[in-house]
Amino acid sequence: MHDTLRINGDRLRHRLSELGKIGALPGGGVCRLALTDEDRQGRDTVMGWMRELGLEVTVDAMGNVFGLRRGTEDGPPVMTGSHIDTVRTGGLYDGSLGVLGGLEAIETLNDAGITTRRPLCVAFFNNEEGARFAPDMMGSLVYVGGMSLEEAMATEGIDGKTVGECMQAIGAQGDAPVGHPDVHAFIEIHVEQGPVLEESGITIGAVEKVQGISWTEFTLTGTSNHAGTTPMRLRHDAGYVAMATAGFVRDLATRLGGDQVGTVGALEIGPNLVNVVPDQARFTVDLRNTDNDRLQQAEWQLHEFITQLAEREGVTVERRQLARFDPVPFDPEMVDRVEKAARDHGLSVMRMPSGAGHDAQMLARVCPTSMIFVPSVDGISHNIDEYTAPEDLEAGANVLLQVLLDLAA
Ligand code: HGY
Ligand code: MN
Ligand code: MN
Ligand code: MN
Repeated sequence: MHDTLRINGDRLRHRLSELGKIGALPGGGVCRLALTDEDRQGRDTVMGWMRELGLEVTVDAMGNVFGLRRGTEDGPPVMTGSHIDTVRTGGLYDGSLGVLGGLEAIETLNDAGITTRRPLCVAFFNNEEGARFAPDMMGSLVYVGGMSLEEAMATEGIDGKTVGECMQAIGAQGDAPVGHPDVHAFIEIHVEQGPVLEESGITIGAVEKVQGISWTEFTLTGTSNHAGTTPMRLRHDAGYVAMATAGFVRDLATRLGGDQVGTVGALEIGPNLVNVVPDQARFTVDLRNTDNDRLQQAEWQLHEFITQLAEREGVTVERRQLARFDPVPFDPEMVDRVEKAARDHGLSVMRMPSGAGHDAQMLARVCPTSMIFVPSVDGISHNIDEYTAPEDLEAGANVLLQVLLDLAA
C-alpha cells in the first residue's frame, strides 16, 4: 500500500534553503536563537507553509506550534516534528529537517490525495537548543508536563531577559493549554550531528536512546589583585580555578572513556584585564553519557575537583544546575519500524544512540517514540558548515513518510 510513494527531494531542499535565509550569517549558516526576531520570522514562515498545506495551526501557551491534518477518524494524532531555533553558529538542518521533512511528507500525501485513518501532526517546539534559555528542549518539556509553564516563563536567559518577556516581545504565546499531550506516537527525523553513520558508511540511523545530559553553571568569586605585586601564594584567582576546571573536564572525559563527553562551552572572567588577577569567573560544564551511573560518576568527580581546588585557592563557588536529563530509551517497536522502513527502501541502517538532546526524548515520556538519523558530513554540527547530502535527506524523508503511513493506517 503506497509503497511507490516518494517525497520530492527538491521541494524539501528548497524549503530548507528558504528557511535558512532567515537568520542567515554572512559566511553561511544561521543564527535564530530562541525568541529572537529571527526566530519569530522563522516561526511565521513555517506556520505560513503549514496553512498553505491545509493544516490547522494551533499554538500553545509555551509557544509550541502544531499543524494538524485530519484523518478519516478523530483521536490522538501521529506526530512528527522538531525545532527551528538554532545555536549562534547553526546549520541549515539541525531541527529544520525534522519540521520541514514532516511538511514534505504532508505535501506528498496531499499531492497523492491520500487521507490517513489517524490524524497527522507536524510540530515545532519552542527553545529546543537551550543555548539562550536553559534547559534545552524546554518547549517540549513543558508540553509533556515535565516543567511548569510558570517556571519556564520565569527562566532568565544569558542576556538577562526572561522567557516570558521574550515570548511577549515576539508574540509567540498561544492560547492552547500545555501539559496535556495528546499523541498516538512521535517520530522525529534529524541529522546525526556526529561521525558514526558516515564512518560506518550507513545511510539511516534507527535511534534507540538519547544519552543523559548534565549542564551546570559555576560562578566563582576570588580577589582581584595586582598581577605584578601579588606573590602566587597570596592569590585568590577565580580565573585560574575556572580554567583549571576546564582542563579537568577535558581530561575527565578522556579518562572515563566510553561515551563520556565533557565540554566547557561558555567562559567569562573578570575584570578581564592583562594586569589584574581575576576575581570573577563564570563558566558552564556540559557532561553527557549514555550510562547514567557513569554520568553521575563524572558529575561527582567534577564536584570534588572544583571544591578542593577552590578551597585551596580561597575562591568561593556557586553552582546552578541548568539541565539534568537521564538517558532516555526509545520504544523498541518504534525502532523496529524505522529499521523496517529503511530496509523496505533498500537503505543501509544501523541502531544507535543519540549524542545530542532532542524533543523526541521528551515526547518519549508520553507516547511510543523514536528517531530517524541521516549522516552529517564530517560529523559536523552546531557549526555553519553543517551539511547532509541531498540523497541522504531524501532517503531519510522517505523513511519518515513510510513510518508515518504505517503508524496512521
Ligand atoms: O544540546 C543539545 O544536544 C541540543 O542540541 N539542544
Ligand atoms: Mn536539534
Ligand atoms: Mn542543536
Ligand atoms: Mn537537539
